[in-house]
Amino acid sequence: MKRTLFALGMSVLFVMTLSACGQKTAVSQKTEASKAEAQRAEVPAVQAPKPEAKEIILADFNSGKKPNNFGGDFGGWNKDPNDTTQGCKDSFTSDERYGMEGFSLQLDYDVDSPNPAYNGFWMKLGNFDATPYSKLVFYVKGDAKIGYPAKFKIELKNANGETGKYYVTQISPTWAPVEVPFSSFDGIKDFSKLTEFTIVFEDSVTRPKVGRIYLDNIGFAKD
Ligand SMILES: [Ca+2]
Repeated sequence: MKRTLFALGMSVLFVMTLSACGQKTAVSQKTEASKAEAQRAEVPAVQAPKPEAKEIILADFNSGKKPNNFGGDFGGWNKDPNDTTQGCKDSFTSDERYGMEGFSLQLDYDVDSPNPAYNGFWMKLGNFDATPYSKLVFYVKGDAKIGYPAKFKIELKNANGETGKYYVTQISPTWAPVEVPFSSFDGIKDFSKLTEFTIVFEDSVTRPKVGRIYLDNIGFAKD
């Protein structure tokens, strides 16, 4: 009888221990899952904008370094990197920033070349779903001393291979808001998976052929 009770007691203890281990493992797994979830939430926030937000800023450049506010890389690009007579250099400036703090993006372009020349700026958008919004927004300023173009081309590209184009003409020596409704982009219909935003300076339309502009607060908004 005693032996039976002892065996029973041990069995209960064994089961309780197993149960406790199970709970501990479950708690541990849950903690890991929460961590992973938190990490995921930090990176792809760009893919899951809050629909109720009226505006989302993808790049305010206020850290003075890459990437943008949502982990998207960006930089200057050149049609022909071997052609040293043309190019577009990106940098950060606090002297000409929009707002009270941080930096803006400075683009120094040069399309003055004996060869066909175009260059500009690119920024990855990470399949951004812009369907809760209705327009691309940013601020632009031209540099009066060095010169700035009367217009430049911007593009929005999506995962389907569409490229939407629009010419910005609101450039002046003071900061000006630019709002481009999605319906104004020529060549793109689907804004649910945006892959890239680009700026293009073309030798055919960009005057002067050497100049500087500043950009800030690139994002999306809805009316
Ligand atoms: Ca800024």
